[in-house]
Amino acid sequence: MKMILRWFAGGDDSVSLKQIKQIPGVSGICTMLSDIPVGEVWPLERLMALKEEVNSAGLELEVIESVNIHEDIKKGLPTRDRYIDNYIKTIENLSKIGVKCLCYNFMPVMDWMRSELAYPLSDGSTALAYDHEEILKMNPADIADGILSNSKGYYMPGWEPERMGQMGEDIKFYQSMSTEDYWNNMKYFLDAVIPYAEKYDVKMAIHPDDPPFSVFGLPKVINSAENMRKFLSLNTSKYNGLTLCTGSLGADLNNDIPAIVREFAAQGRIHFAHIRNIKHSEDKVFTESAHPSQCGDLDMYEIVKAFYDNGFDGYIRPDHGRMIWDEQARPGYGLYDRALGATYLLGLWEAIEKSKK
Ligand code: CS2
Ligand code: MN
Repeated sequence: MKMILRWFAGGDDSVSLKQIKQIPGVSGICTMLSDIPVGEVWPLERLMALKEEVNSAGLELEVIESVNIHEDIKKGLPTRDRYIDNYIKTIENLSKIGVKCLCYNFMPVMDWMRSELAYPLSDGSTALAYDHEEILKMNPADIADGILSNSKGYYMPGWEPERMGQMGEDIKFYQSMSTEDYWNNMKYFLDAVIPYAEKYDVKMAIHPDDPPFSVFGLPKVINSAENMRKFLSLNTSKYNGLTLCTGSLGADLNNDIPAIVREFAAQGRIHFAHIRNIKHSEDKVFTESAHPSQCGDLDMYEIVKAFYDNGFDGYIRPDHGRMIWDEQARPGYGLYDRALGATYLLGLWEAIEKSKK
C-alpha cells in the first residue's frame, strides 16, 4: 500500500509539493494536466516535465487522476473512435513516465456534485455538503455557477468551464438514453482501451458516481456492489478495476462499504482507494466530515481492515478534507485536514498490520 495525496499541477494549488513531502508516510501524489482539452492526447514532453517536478520534490508520480472521458464516448457517437485512440495514446505516454494507475470516471455531463462548498460545521470548520432537495430546486446551470463561483479561483476538477456551455443539451441527450445503452457505450470504451492498459501496464481505476443516485434523470452506473460487479464483468481483465471512493459510495446508506471493499479487494480489482468519511442528517443529506470513525457514518477501522485483510497493494489517498485552521485553499483540497486524514489512516494501517503478527 502506498499513501498519496492529490495535488494540482501548473501553479493551481495552494498546497506545495514541499508541504506534501513533509506529511509522514506520504510517498507520492496524483495529479493531472488540467489545461489539455478533454479528448486530446497528453503530450509526452509535458508529462516528462511534470514527473521531473514531482520527483525533484522527493515524491513519486505513479497515479494520474484523472484523464477525463470525452462526452462523445459516453454518448456512443461515431466520433468516439478518434477520442478513444487519443485516450490510448495518452495511456502509452503515461506509461513512459512510470504511471501505474489511472483514475477516471464515466459520469454523464458532470463529475461530483454538491449543494455547498463551504458548509459550516459545529466546530467552526467548513466542508462540502449535499442536500438532494436543494439540488433539485436548482437548475444545472445554477449548480455549475455555484461551484465555479465558490471555488476561490481554483480549477474544479470535472467542472471545466468549457463543458458547462454544453450542459443543458447534454443533459437532454442522456435523459433520452437508456441505461443499457449507457452500459454498452462503457463496454465499447473498455474493450478498446483495456488491452492497451495491459500492454502498457497501467491499471485503469474507475471512480464511483458521486452522488451514487440519479440526479436530473441522468444514468448512474458505478454506485452499488451489484453495479460494480456488472462493471467488472464487462471486461474481466485485472487492468479493468476500481477506484473505491468510500465517501462517494457511502452517500447511499444502503451501501455496506466494508463488505464492498472485502469483495473487490479479494479479487484484486481495487487499484486506488479514496478514503473519507461523511455524516448524514437524513437520507440524501450529508456533509463531508473529518476522517475518524467518530466524526461520520463510516467505520474507518472496518474499512481499512477490509483493505488490509484482502491483500490490497494499491494506492490510498485521503479524499477530500474540511477547511480548518483558517486555511485558504481549493474547497475539499486544503493541506491540513487531508494531512490529518493521511496520518490517521496510516495509524490504522500500522495497528491492523501489527495486530496480525
Ligand atoms: C474526486 C473526483 O474531487 C473529487 O470529488 O473524487 O472528482 C474524481 O477526481 C473524479 O471523479 C475521478 O475521475
Ligand atoms: Mn473520490
